[in-house]
Amino acid sequence: MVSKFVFGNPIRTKAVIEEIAPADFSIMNPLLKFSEDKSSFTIDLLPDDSIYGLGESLHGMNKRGFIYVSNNTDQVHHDENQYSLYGSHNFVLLNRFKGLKLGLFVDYPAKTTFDIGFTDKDVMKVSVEEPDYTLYVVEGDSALSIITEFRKIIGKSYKAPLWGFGYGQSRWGYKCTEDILKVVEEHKRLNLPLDSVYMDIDYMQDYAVFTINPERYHYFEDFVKKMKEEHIHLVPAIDPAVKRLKGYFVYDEGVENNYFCKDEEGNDFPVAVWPGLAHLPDFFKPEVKKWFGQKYKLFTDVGIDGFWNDMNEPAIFYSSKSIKAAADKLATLKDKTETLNLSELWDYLDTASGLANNAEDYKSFYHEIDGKKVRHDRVHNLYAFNMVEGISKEFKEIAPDKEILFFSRSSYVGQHRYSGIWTGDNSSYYSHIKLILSQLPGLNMNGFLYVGADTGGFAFNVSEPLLMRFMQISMFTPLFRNHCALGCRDQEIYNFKDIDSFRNMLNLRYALIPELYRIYNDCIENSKLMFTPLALAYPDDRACLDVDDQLMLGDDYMIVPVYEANATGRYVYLPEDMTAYVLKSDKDYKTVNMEKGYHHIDIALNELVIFVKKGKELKLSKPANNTALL
Ligand code: MIG
Repeated sequence: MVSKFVFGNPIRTKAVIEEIAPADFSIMNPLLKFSEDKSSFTIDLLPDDSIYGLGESLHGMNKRGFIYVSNNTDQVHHDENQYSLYGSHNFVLLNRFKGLKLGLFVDYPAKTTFDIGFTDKDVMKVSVEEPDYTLYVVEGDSALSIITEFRKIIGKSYKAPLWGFGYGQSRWGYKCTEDILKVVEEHKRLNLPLDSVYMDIDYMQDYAVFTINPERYHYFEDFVKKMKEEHIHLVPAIDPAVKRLKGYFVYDEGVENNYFCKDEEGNDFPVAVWPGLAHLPDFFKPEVKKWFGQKYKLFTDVGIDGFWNDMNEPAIFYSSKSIKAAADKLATLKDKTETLNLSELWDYLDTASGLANNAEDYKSFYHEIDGKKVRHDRVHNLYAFNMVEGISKEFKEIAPDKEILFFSRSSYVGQHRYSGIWTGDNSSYYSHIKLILSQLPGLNMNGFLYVGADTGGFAFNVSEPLLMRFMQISMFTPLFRNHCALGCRDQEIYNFKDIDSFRNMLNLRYALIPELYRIYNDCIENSKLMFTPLALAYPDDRACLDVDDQLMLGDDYMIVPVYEANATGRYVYLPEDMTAYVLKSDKDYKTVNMEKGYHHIDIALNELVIFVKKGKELKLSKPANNTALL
């Protein structure tokens, strides 16, 4: 049962699409204790209570013990001391062992804090900035039925085309068509499956959105066509900020029609991102959504059918306003070269390093929402939502016959109806294999099914074994994309030694795709989790509460990735009798029947293990080098 409680005057989000009449506060579950102004509530936690959800957030699957702040942030450090990532996914589930289960969704577009047993280990406290929000309380018999009920009120998830499950190769730094061609040719030469190559920001002319560098990407249309003949989809990155340059069509149209976010005085607010000084489209205006979305026609007309939206938190390197204040402050340093004390030094350093994604900047520009001026920070977490919603709607007009692959970096609940997301700038760390594993169920709970992490890790240099282990988790996620940052070691598979093992893994992925796609569609249609924590799948098994590094996949499978360097195996917990498939490739594998309980299993670097429930079998198809040939 879902009860909707409205506090104050919430700004309307479109997270929930089902009409639900507001309930009277008197029927609020007594477990929730509210502050007087209703801007926060607490729940007392029992020792065995676990909390799941919060989608794209840090720490383990069970969220207890830390603070999480929903405040969409361009965060390159996915470390345990951070509170916010790129998305705001405010659904949490209280799982009381052999007791109450409760789903809570805080529908609020500004900063929302979930202190889950951090300040006080036995208390969860949820707070918003101003008491204008909608709280959905979902009650039911089981965790999984509560999640399904929540998913139903937020609407069906976006469905990616089959090729979106194929292997994608990306990197920040492909400068020209030759760089892309090389990826395709190397995959072909080594007989390695491939479906897509991503075009990061370097394809643009001076990072101006909706342009293509004519020298480095000459004869673009022919190039796209040539790639299509090889069944390779090119997927360009699109960033929201529009370069400030007179004579550049996107800029001129934006200025002329008042499409950009304004400062307090009503002037277009300048921010710096990749194109240098730029303006942010005001995606809260319907005409801006339409205008920006229609621009994608420049790509769809030449045959492009996949896009990723980056930097849409929106990321801001600095604003004209903030750089001026920082420059004034730093200028005073010249009078202090003899007298500077350490606290002043830290202050100067903070002034420089704090320029990017600065809270002050987010309070310095405005949107127009239904004719009213609204300060950005009050609706911050909806910026990407509006961008993506608008574009997705235009896809239906500009490319009515195409199934478009579409995912975003930043997000809010509800956006799952229009796009997938990828989890942003992770690092080439073993711990980030565990991180994506932990994020998957929470993302699914919040509606996001088309998801994946940068395979191999975005920041820093990857080693061959780490790339292999990373692939063995991405093997199961809908998005399977190898991506890394500018300046890092070449991360394409063909730069490493044991190509045969990489090929075997990719073949296995392609052999699994039909089954993964079936599970994915089932989860869309029936509002289910693709990845389920064992504690929720086996609610009466106390041992499952401690299993934070395995997941149920679909109804019949369990995955147990290896995420430790040099490990040649790992401990697993079987919540029932299962069969282990130990796979070197789709052809070379053995099965071992194992009993419920704890086991140590060997998983060599070139092996993948999938557990299958007793009486079921793993459905492997014949692999192919491309989804078009499956
Ligand atoms: O400021 O386009 O998360 O995937 O390679 C960095 C360059 C901008 C951040 C994205 C990353 C992408 C990078 N972008």
